Amino acid sequence: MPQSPSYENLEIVAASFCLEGEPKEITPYGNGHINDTFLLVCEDGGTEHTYILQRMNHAIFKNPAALMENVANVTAYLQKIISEKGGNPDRETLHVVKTKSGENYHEDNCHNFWRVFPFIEHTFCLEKVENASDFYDCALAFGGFQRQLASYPADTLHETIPFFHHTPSRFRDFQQAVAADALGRASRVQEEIDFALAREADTHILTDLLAKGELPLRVTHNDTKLNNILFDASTRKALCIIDLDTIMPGLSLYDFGDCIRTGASTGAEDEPDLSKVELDLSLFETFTKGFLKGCAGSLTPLEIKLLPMGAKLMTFECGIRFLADFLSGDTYFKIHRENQNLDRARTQFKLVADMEKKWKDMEEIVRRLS
Ligand code: ADP
Ligand code: GN1
Ligand code: MG
Repeated sequence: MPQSPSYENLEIVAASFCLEGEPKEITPYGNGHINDTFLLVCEDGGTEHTYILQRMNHAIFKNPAALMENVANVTAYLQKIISEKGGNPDRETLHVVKTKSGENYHEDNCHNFWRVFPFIEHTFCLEKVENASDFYDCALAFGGFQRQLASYPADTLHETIPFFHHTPSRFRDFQQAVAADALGRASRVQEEIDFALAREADTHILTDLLAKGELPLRVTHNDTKLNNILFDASTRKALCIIDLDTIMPGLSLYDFGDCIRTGASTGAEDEPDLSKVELDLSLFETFTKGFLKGCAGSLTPLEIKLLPMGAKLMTFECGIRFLADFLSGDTYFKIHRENQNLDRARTQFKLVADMEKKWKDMEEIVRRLS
């Protein structure tokens, strides 16, 4: 993990971007697990301008230049589509603020990579679903996002993390972490390891269908967790999809599943009390309805049939990633307390087990809505 920057350096970093006004305040912001995010307030003759300043995690995103090329191109494309549809491109998608030398990012002396977006004011993001209509909106937005990008030239996108949602490859990484047992933690979590190992056969289901050409490759977001969407504070409508680092060709089921994993769970992702964690079937139904509407008829019958599998596999995949990271010494996902990645893995496995129990209901809901 790159070292944390000092406040002094942050001002120097901020000064390399084309900002309105002078940097006045820079404070840590948000709850992302990957990048270091700061709220940057600038002042220009009494008027404040706010920005998001982010240090990209280049231990994870090995090629920040390629990543930012994706983000700049996709956001420019979305701005055009949103304007054509009469929307507000300043609020409904991100904008990359260029550096003074005209680049999409700034590399500092310590080989850190920085970017800036205007802060989208008067918005909030949810860590947990507060009511069904927010979640319905979220589903409409993620489904709509996929539709907006349906004609985006997929071959121009760089693969920012290879095999990101390739579940069999995630499973192999997990097995390697168990075998290496770098911190001697494996014996404490044998039950969780066994839970994961027992489900190896599931990991291939979607990738096999993709390889056979039975599922279409689309341009997908690939990180559709609930807090990667901004809601408008006045209308409470889903406004802007953020965290565009992993936009790559993928399956619609990834975007569906990842949001179910976070939004249709009754507990927080790191809830230590597993009795609070289950799949809320009614939220599953709400999201399915919204996602199908958002995709506006673009999903194939097989994609629709496999929506429950998308939910289960994305949850399982995240669980094995958290558990592998716990076993490897918490080097990937940020933690704020001991055992946080283990708690995260446990909630995901609890959800998977609950989905298995509720499988027929999930399938029936999808059948009814399709
Ligand atoms: P990470 O990859 O670490 O999850 P994100 O890009 O999702 O980083 O940003 C972290 C948080 O910062 C988001 O959950 C959101 O609260 C906030 N955020 C990011 N970009 C913006 C923006 N342009 N306007 C307002 N809030 C933002
Ligand atoms: C990370 O960046 P963030 O916090 O939105 C991760 C996702 C995981 C998620 C689990 C690039 O998402 O894949 O599903 O944590 N992003 C990356 O909460 O690995
Ligand atoms: Mg995020």
